[in-house]
Amino acid sequence: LARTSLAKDVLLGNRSAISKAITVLEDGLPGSSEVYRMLSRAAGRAFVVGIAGPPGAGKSTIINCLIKEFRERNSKVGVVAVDPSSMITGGALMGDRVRMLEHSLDKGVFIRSMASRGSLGGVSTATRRTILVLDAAGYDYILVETVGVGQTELDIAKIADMTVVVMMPQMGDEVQAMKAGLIEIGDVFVINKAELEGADKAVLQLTLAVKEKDGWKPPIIRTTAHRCAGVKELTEAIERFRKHMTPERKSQIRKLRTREEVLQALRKRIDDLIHERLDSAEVLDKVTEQVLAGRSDPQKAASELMKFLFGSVDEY
Ligand SMILES: Nc1nc2c(ncn2[C@@H]2O[C@H](COP(=O)(O)OP(=O)(O)OP(=O)(O)O)[C@@H](O)[C@H]2O)c(=O)[nH]1
Ligand SMILES: [Mg+2]
Repeated sequence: LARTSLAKDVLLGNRSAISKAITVLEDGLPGSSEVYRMLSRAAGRAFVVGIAGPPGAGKSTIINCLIKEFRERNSKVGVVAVDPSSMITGGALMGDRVRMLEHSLDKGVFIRSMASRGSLGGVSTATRRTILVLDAAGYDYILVETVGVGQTELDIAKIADMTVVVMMPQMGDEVQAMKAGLIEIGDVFVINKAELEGADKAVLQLTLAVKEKDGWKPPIIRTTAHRCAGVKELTEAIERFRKHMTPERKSQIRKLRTREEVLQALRKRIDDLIHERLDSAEVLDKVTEQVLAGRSDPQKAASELMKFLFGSVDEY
């Protein structure tokens, strides 16, 4: 009963209920299935925008400006900031919080940050659930900032309705290497710090690299985010993309997102099962010894363990 009223309070937009519901879903607390179901029925109206790009490109600064733009248009904005687990950027993160704090007294804005540290699929699952709660609570736009390079960042494209890729002039070689992945996922590109030298060249290079997909040619927008210059154009591009997206595409994305969530839940179960049943089992020691002794190999050992866990299975 308590959970039913918690979900109802979320639907009414109650802020403490929103925080509580996120925690209930994140930690899988009792009643979380009930909350999930109630919120799912109400969700599906929000537009989820992933904001990706290399560290320090200006993602948080841009989000700060986007919040202002969307609020001026009377849209409610939810922000999910995925914190890096590294301490190095700790200082920058504090800065983000202080800047975003400007908006935290505004009832039309809800900001939630979460640690990127965690187990198998931790970030994506937690992010999806937070989005679900904010969606059900009536936030029109949900902005998801991802930090860092690599899979976590590219995963945002599976979660969001669209992805804005933020870059800056004069990026180093390591960034060049990851750019290929970023180019794939971008629906809108931003060259931030456009006042710096090299901005024209960066825009030109991007123009050559960016391809039209599904009838949409990703625009490239220059911003100088610490003054919010160019962010109005970015907001308009986001709104254009939202209109461009057909209901079919939208429900297709929702289906993919849900499917991914189901798979994630399965992975977690299997992982738990492995720990529960193998950590104290002699069979793990036995097959390990066999591999060490050169009588088996890891693949074969894994097959043995599959048999132990799931009964008879086909050879792998
Ligand atoms: N020169 C210049 N600096 C900017 C601009 N936009 C942001 N900055 C600065 O760049 C630094 C990084 O900005 P953030 O918004 O924290 O960047 P971020 O992409 O969120 O960084 P991480 O979250 O660490 O990945 C800050 O010191 C900003 O003030 C810009 O347009 N020009
Ligand atoms: Mg940031």
